[in-house]
Amino acid sequence: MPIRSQGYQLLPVKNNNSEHSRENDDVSGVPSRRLRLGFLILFIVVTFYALFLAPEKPSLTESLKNSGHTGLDKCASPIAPAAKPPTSTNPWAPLVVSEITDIQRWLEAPQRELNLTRGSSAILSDNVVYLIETYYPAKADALAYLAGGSAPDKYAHVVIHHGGSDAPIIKNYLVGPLPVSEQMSMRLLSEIYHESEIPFNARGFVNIEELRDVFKFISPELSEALDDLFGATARGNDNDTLVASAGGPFSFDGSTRKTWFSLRRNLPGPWLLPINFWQYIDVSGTDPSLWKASKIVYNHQIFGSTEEFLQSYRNGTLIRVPKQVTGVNEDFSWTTRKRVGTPRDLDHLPGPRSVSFAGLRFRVDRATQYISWMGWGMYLSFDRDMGLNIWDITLKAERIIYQLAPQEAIAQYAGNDPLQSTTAWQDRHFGMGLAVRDLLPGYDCPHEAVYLPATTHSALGVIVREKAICVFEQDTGRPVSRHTGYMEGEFGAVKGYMLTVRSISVVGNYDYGASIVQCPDVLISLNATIFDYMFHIDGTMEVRLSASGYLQGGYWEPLQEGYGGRIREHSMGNLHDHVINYKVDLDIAGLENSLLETIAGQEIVEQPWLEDDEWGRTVIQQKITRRIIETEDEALLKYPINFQGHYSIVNQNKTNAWGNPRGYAIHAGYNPIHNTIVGSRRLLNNANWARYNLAVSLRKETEPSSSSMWNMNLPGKPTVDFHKFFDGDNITQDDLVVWVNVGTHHMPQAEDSPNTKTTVAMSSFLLTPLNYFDSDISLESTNAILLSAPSQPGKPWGFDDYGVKQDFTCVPETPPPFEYLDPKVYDEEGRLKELESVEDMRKMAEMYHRIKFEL
Ligand SMILES: *[C@@H]1O[C@H](CO)[C@@H](O)[C@H](O)[C@H]1NC(C)=O
Ligand SMILES: *[C@@H]1O[C@H](CO)[C@@H](O)[C@H](O)[C@H]1NC(C)=O
Ligand SMILES: *[C@@H]1O[C@H](CO)[C@@H](O)[C@H](O)[C@H]1NC(C)=O
Ligand SMILES: *[C@@H]1O[C@H](CO)[C@@H](O)[C@H](O)[C@H]1NC(C)=O
Ligand SMILES: *[C@@H]1O[C@H](CO)[C@@H](O)[C@H](O)[C@H]1NC(C)=O
Ligand SMILES: *[C@@H]1O[C@H](CO)[C@@H](O)[C@H](O)[C@H]1NC(C)=O
Ligand SMILES: [Cu+2]
Repeated sequence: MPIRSQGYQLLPVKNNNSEHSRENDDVSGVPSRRLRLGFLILFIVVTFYALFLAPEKPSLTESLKNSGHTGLDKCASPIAPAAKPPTSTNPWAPLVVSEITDIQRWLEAPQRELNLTRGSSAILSDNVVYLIETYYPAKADALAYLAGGSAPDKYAHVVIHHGGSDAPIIKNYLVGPLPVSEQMSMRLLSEIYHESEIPFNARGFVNIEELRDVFKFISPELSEALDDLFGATARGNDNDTLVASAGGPFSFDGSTRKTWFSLRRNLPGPWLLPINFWQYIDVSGTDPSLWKASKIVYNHQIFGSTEEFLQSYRNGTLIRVPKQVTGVNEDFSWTTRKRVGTPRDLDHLPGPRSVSFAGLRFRVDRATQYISWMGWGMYLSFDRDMGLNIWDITLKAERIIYQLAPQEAIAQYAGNDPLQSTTAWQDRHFGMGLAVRDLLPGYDCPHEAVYLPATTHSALGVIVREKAICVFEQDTGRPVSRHTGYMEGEFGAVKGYMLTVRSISVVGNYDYGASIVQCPDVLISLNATIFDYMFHIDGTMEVRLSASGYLQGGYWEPLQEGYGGRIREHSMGNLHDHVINYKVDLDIAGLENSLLETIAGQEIVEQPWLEDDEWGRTVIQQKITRRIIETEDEALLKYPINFQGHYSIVNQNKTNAWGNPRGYAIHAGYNPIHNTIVGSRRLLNNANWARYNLAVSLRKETEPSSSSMWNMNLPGKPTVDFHKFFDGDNITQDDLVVWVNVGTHHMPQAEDSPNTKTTVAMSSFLLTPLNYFDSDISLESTNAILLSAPSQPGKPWGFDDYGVKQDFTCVPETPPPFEYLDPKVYDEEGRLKELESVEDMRKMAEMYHRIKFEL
């Protein structure tokens, strides 16, 4: 007799429509029918009362609810039960607003002699605190804490732009221990970087001041010409119809800072509406008066200067794009996300929604951001550069992963125009964590999802987003395992469930509509990147990345053939590769791990039992070759051809019951690609990880990340040079890190318009137990069924559902009405900022991602 699980309520009534309950009725018989009859009478009485006797007629739903017509109780609220984190604090937790503010004040104290200016009012030649965030503790210290020792000291990583130095430079500091006290000190943080100096020209943007001077390159005379040529203006007025977008990287080795500007129509989705005009500008150094525009490219003509272009425009030698193809009077509504076409059949009904009738089955501790579910446990953290990352991922009380964190996301473009052919973005530069957006409940995550906040700092203050992360469990809709059979115990299925932890970053932004845009905006990059971590009950996890958003569109004309796909009259999506790198610090049965290569090859073997008949004396068959890869130099890897095999992290010293080393395998998921282009100057040495599918290096405190926020702008002199991790270390039975890539070769097509879809712009890898256990652990699940053959043909099969009634039901809580709120923004004093206008909100929420210019 199975024991009933806690938290389940007996059903007062069966669902009349389900096959299952009919079967049960046959077994349980009369009482249930009597119950049904009782409710029928009750229903009639209540309906009679409602229709004829009630003083006021309540709505149908009201009367059903109040009458108890369904006989069902209300379901428990979808609130996650409390988790029990292994430690009382999260040693990787992001800093909170007060910690950041305290550090800011401490840095500003005269004794520090940093001569700081606050970001909101700083110009380039000031010293500015660019970033204050948690510096993750040393692994040994964190492990000691997890093992019951004392909590590691808390330190902050501080980035300062020393724009006021004689030789402007960026410096990293380690500040601590926290909280601020007499003991607090600061020192240069250099051991995690390969270059001692970070050139000022490689810096990230602080505020609008920084690019304010760029639009001086669009002189009144040039505006006139643009108006004439394109029927669009960039005069610095409210009603301007052009915005600018820039390409990157901005620098090769830090000696200069330059970018190609392209102009786009100031409409929703401006990224899809470029015009045929590009300008190369030099914004090196800290003195904007020295900045200059060099080239202009228009309609296949190249001009050495703006003056040259204007001369040619004036003297009539300019070969113009014919008026009819400049987009005047064109309908640009296609770039919006507004619904199109005829609604499909039954689409006026809301689609299915999943409900955990018996309450949520995952636990959450908000204070430590610790989550547990079905034997899994993990801590969450969040940083400016790459956002959500996960620590101490345990399964059945054993750590599998110490740290799982995205590292960098590159997008390298191609095109027959100056902007596309020179662009190679690295989104860490812009801050994928800073670019996280509140999730749209019910749309970005299912309605029962539990939301967790994230706090990020930038030079303009601190942003707290209440719904930065969502966690939810789902029925995968397919069994993890199943088998049909007639023998006792061989027929059954284990239901598939999955826990997802998700966050979405949008590097760049959507347009808010021309009405609030006063002057040209700079659109730097754009992208909704969905980071998913999906946990399964068999010990498998999938790391998935999906992308959506507007393409970095190009100006379509026939000479762009081969560089992408035409999506409209004058718009195209340019060909590009996305590659995203993850750090997976696996700890398999301890820290002593090795890299195992398993290849399934082919052998032709002669067997003595074979007769020399028409089959011959030999057979051709598969055979596995296993090899421990002993040094880092051999550990820059591509997936085996035809995926005939895999790489795994094993502990040679710890075996399962069958003598196999316990391990976890890394399997390719969707789109297991690496970067196509090798040798480009724009990714010369700053994203070498993108050349492989995966790589394995010895874990070192001095190699925490495969990239840095400055790498984008330093292909010739990268702050972090991934190849330097691979310096011949022996990687047998030691603490290892796997660097795994996902991505897509994005060949744009009409259906990328208006936005790329997550159905195909998606990539993943899987981590799955490899002889880690003695057998499949998902068989532990009680959300499973075991069938037994009936005694006589024609009778229903017997079954054991382990006491978990899958037909359990109750009245679900109504999902809260949709609501979307802006994040909370705190200034350098830690005061909540009062935002006065939508424009204010936009500015603060987007920080520098979409910079508006006040000329
Ligand atoms: C401090 O910075 C300001 C502006 O950034 C500068 O004008 C001033 O000279 C600096 N003071 C010192 C002592 O360096
Ligand atoms: C745009 O704004 C400017 C300045 O406010 C004004 O002079 C101009 O007439 C406006 N143009 C249009 C087309 O409304
Ligand atoms: C027109 O201006 C262009 C650019 O300065 C120059 O190269 C060209 O010679 C000029 N042509 C005439 C006819 O003046
Ligand atoms: C953003 O992602 C989409 C979808 O993959 C891609 O098409 C687009 O070009 C990306 N844009 C940028 C600027 O990286
Ligand atoms: C297991 O690891 C220990 C410590 O690294 C080592 O001394 C021992 O030889 C290993 N045993 C085997 C069977 O490899
Ligand atoms: C790496 O270390 C292991 C264990 O110490 C040793 O057996 C092996 O020979 C080493 N491999 C190389 C290539 O040095
Ligand atoms: Cu893309």
